[in-house]
Amino acid sequence: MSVEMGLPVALPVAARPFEFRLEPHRAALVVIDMQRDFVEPGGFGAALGNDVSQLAAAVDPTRALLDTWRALAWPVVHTRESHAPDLSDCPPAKRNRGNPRLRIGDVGPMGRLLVRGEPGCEIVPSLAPQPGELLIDKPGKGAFHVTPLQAELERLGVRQLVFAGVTTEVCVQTTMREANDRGYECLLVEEATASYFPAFKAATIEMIVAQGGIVGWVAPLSALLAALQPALAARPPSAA
Ligand code: TIU
Repeated sequence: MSVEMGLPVALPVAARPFEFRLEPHRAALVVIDMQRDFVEPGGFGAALGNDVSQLAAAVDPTRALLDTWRALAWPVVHTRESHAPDLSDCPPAKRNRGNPRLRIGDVGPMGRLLVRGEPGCEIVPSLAPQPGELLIDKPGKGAFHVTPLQAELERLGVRQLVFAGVTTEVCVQTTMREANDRGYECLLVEEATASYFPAFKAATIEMIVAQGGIVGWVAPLSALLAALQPALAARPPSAA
């Protein structure tokens, strides 16, 4: 139930494969792994051989979502793919995979790759978490695997997740699938996510919405922001 006067119980978002009914206060924004290690040169993403410039386009749309969620005072979750300095939470099968230039825990220009406390592990400055927002460090691709995320969402009364972040087909899709199986309704915002491989982003979006929304919904940023206008207008004068 919303607390704002006159605000409907659900706000209709023009999404695919059909309308998403967003519930005020019960929909968290989840920003996946917008870390320097993925977005900037010299990090983990680059060490895997990727063109990291492909991810830049997702930053400003994600910031627009953060600005809106913060204005509404609705729940915000940030995740980081990260490991303890002793790598005790990094399975050898993950660290030893393939033939990267540098491996998780090796020292690069932004410090040790994907290690908590190192500069490269931080979220990019324009999207940095603010006090009161959840920050979930996760050793896997999915944000529910061995993390307190589900317990925190239950504590907050959240039942819908609006997704932004990188990369679309790896950590975003894995987390959406985990969330879908746990009973959350999931909406991916198209411009606020990116992949090193544009074709994989496009394919992921089609996979999500296929078969009547087998994983969830996808909407353009403009559709979501338009749907949220009544909620912004219904804020008490002190919050506007
Ligand atoms: N490599 C790649 O596309 N992604 C990752 O390794 N992690 C995330 O997606 N965060």
